[in-house]
Amino acid sequence: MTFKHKLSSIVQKNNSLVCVGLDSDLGKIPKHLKSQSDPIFAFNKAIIDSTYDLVCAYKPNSAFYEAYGLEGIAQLKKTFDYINEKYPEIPTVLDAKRADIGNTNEGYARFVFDYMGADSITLHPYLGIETLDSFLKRLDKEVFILCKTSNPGAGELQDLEVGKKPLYQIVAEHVVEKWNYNGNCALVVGAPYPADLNIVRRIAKNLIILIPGIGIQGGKVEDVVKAGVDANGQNAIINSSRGIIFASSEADFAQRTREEAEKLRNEINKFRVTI
Ligand code: OMP
Repeated sequence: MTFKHKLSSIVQKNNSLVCVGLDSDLGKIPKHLKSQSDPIFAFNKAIIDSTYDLVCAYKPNSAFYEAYGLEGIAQLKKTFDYINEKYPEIPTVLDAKRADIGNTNEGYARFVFDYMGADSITLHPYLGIETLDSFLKRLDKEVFILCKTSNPGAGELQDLEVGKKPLYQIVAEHVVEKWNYNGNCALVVGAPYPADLNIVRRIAKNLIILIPGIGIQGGKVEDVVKAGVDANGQNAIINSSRGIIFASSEADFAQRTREEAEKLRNEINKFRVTI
């Protein structure tokens, strides 16, 4: 099953556009888990078991696992294996923000898709389409291209005018017109920039847009939903990481995470007109 099929089924089933970001920083997970042999995995498993019926995707960010070397990578792998075995209907994004020359990308694609078993990956667009075939040829996988990022300095390069248009709009146009030849490209636009998100949505039509940066980074749910969903109220994946997974650092963390995920799902749905 393709990422797209998984996503549209789970969005209907769970009535949700919420992506839980598994940015499971070992320094922030509840103390009582730290004595376990795989504390990050134990944390993720509890978060997944408490939110599987409220989400449309899970997105671990590789950085929080790579930071712990072999042990971190092993726990990331256990996390993907757990989702793929117990909740195979929920699509996953490995947020790895990769991209290199074509030959090197083959290695990244094998790690992310074959070893980890992720359904999709985040990529930088800077090297151009000529390098991206290793990812795009994987027809069942989705490729998320960074378009306008959520950080305060995103505009330094992304808003630069190139031929009277900001660079991020040109990235969106390239993805829609040239890069999506296999129908498996999607975009990333940061929640703190709803006006830009709105412009990208118009360019992207019904492509999937991953929208990180609500809450702590300043994005507002109402603005993001109104600007980011497609004409059918779909194809937006709204990510929250710290705001959901670190709702509590006590024994009740899984229940508190569930409450936050449910709150976010309901808030998003308040502003989402579905057809
Ligand atoms: P929170 O701010 O804790 O919700 O985390 C946001 C997550 O989304 C982190 O894993 C970021 O690396 C990721 N992200 C952004 O915050 N901004 C972007 O522009 C792109 C991403 C991403 O690709 O997911």
